[in-house]
Amino acid sequence: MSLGAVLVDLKFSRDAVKSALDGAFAGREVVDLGDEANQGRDLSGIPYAVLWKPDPFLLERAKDLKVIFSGGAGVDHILSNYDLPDIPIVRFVDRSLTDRMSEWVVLQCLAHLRRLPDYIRQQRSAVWYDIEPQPEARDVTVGIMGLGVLGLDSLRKLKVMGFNVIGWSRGKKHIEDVDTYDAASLEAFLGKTDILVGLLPLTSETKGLYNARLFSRLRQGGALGKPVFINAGRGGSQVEADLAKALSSGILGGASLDVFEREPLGTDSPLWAFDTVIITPHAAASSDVQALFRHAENQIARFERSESLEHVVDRKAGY
Ligand code: NDP
Ligand code: OXD
Repeated sequence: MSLGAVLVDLKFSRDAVKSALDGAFAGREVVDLGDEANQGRDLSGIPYAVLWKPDPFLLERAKDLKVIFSGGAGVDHILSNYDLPDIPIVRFVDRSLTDRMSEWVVLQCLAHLRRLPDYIRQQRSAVWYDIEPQPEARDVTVGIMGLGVLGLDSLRKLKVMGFNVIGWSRGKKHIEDVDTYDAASLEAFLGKTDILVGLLPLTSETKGLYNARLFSRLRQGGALGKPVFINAGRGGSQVEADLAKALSSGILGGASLDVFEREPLGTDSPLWAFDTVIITPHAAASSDVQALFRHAENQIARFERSESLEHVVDRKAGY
């Protein structure tokens, strides 16, 4: 009996996909839609698909799918764009992706704590000036919105650096030595937060959540003087016009942004011009394509042994 084929449509670097496919999915036919030769192909009969921002009509053509694997941790790229069949969608959960995200989050929190944007500006003008005061991590409360795989790992690593960390999630979490808040306690959470870290999925509930009202509820006058906004979840959760206003008016003291309402961020965005804003191009935690294929192989093996799939998206919650 031949093993079920795998459809691959990943809008990642072509070289990364091609090299990761070498030796992946042993014994199975792989239909890589990045390969010109597969463009008009009949996709019926294929049970598995590994997708990142797939072509709009793909799911109409691949009618026999049994499981979809997201090429990343987020699934809004699939859920928001397609009339999806009622089959499991599996998120990508992976050590390397998680480590990369925590590295990015810790880096950004430390950059704002240690005034890196100010020192880089001084360096450009050959200014030697020791900025005071110099709060320590323990003087600063980082509030993480989203206590999932990525939020929890970032929380743990920020605590190792000495930050006081609190967390907010849809359902209440119990984490030793950490104050946690559920959806209903947002105001209380914001009022204690000096650095806000967004690690939420994009859903109908989180769309536009980081707006003027939310920024105005963050703690003013903490150890950093003004609150800082850091977002690596999804850009659709932030209202960029409100963010630019909050930065100009001094409601926010700075920001680090990896995700944007529209990507790539337009050259006309006012966000580029702020000295206190650090921008990265949705690069906080890119998927390692080899690890992605290993994860899909493991989950396919579980599925074919009639074991339950891991990291399945709750379609109703949207993540
Ligand atoms: P998880 O699904 O593991 O965690 C999501 C968290 O968000 C959970 O704690 C969940 O609450 C919380 N949440 C969801 N909706 C709400 C809501 N309405 N109100 C309050 N809390 C909510 O996701 P991950 O941690 O793996 O990933 C998070 C997001 O990070 C991804 O969806 C993706 O958008 C983004 N991402 C960005 C990357 C980048 O490079 N910039 C790379 C990878 C991911 P509860 O625990 O109660 O369910
Ligand atoms: C993801 C991403 O969701 O890279 O994995 O944004």
